[in-house]
Amino acid sequence: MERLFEPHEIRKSRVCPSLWTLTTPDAGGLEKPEKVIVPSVWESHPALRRYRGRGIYEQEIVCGGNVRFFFGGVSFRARVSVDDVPLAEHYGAYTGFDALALGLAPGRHCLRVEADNRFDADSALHMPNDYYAYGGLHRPVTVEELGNAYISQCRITPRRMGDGWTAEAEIALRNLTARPLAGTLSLTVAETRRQMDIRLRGEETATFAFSLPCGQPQPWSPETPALYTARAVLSLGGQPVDDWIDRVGFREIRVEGKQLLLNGAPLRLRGFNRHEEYGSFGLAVPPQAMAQDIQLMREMGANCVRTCHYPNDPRFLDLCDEMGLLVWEESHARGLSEERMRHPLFMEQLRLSTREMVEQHGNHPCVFIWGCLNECADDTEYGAACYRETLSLLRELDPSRPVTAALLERPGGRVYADMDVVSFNLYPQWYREASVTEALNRKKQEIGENGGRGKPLIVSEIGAGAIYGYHDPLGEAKWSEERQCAVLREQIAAVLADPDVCGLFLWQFADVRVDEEWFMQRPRTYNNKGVVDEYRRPKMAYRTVRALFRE
Ligand code: ADA
Repeated sequence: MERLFEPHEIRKSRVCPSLWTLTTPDAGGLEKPEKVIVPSVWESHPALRRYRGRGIYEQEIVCGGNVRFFFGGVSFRARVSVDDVPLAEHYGAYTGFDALALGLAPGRHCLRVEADNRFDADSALHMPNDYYAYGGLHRPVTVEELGNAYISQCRITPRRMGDGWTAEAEIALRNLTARPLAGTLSLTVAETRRQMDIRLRGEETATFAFSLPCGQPQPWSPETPALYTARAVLSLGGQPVDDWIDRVGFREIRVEGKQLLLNGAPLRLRGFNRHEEYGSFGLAVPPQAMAQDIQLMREMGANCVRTCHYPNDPRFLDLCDEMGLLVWEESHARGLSEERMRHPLFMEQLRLSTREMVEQHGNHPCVFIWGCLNECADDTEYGAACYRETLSLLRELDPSRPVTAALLERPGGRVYADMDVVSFNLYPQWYREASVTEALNRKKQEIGENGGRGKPLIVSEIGAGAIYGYHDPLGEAKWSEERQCAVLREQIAAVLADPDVCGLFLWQFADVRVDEEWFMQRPRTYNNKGVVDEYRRPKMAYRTVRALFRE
């Protein structure tokens, strides 16, 4: 997996060359194959801005032996083959997956990936929505040459023990051969190292647990985002054959009454919802733009970001770890009705997105809460059961972080009691004229009467739209920058003044493209509620938010 540091010193891992050949066999595609850069979305190509279909990416790779390809993100369905031998299929744009080719002859091989962004009957999560379902290989592809066994997973959880910290780790090893293997596995975190003997049966994947006392490292926090290196090494027959490097931030998140505590101190969260998208690069946000986004959000006084409505590029999370921005990350699902949740593949696809998110991103100290199911049917028995199952899955996969879901403003919610933190989206003064304080009080009362009393509350969305550069000096016209400022001023002031609310995520950081089916409510086919536009040009609201967040 491509990270912003070296994830391996022993494993032979490299990013695939960036020039691939793209063929688009469906209507509206390219006339003939063309060379394109990966990562990218095909909508960046002027001839493919509205192409919905298959994109076939081909690349010649020189490799041999046991080869593992890792795809950071393919939108939104993928089929992988090497030399015409099918290796893997995957659904879901926003999490990575791998494809193993065992025993390849050393030399040139043709790696072929078919990406498909058609809304077919088998797609429960990807559908025309208030953000664009792009096509293509939008995150890096890596190629790794493995030996007989490798480290397939390494989860590290910091725990506070008395005055000090312990790193608890679960490391999965996979034997790629049919015979038993024996060796050692070591783990070093900060300055502490432990080693154990291991045995693997033929073709087995087994998990080994470590508990490392780490003394008193500097804890991770937004103000001091201290990171320590963790390194697992697998040796067979006395020889190191594989390794896994990650970073650990020592911090503890806890819910106590109506507060969320980070290392024992109450959090006052103020930040943004951010879609993973940048202007004409779409979902393939260049790392320099990721870093700039974090700088802009911090400059406005934000200490947190929500990755609405899906898991993000691990490089964005690496930057948040480094720069001390707290992250609410959620698995993929936005605005699905009960009918849609009854799609036969819905729970399977949601479970996959949830599992892959936690497995791939669970080590990031910046992630302080897991979310799921933004604005789905939490008011019906069936919908509530889906929420409960997903919240339990999150807890089972990671008992160390609280769980939540951003719910609709409308009454009738049935899952307040099932969440550690109750979160809701509100749009008074934009979709409705209601006063912000009244809307807040109404929702709080309803939550309190239906199982959520005494829990921490987060306003997970609130905001208003403006088209960049459109001005109404009287501040009255909807879509003017002045009106957006006036609404945001009232919304932010009311939420920050409410002692029951411990967090606020503005909707939204930047304007984003939406699927064409949404054009009636979305001028330019963009969701225009950003405080910066899709190229990060600040609207007037930038100054308004900065003044209120920094107060
Ligand atoms: C919802 C939803 C967002 C966006 C927003 C809006 O709350 O969660 O994805 O659609 O409304 O702009 O109306």
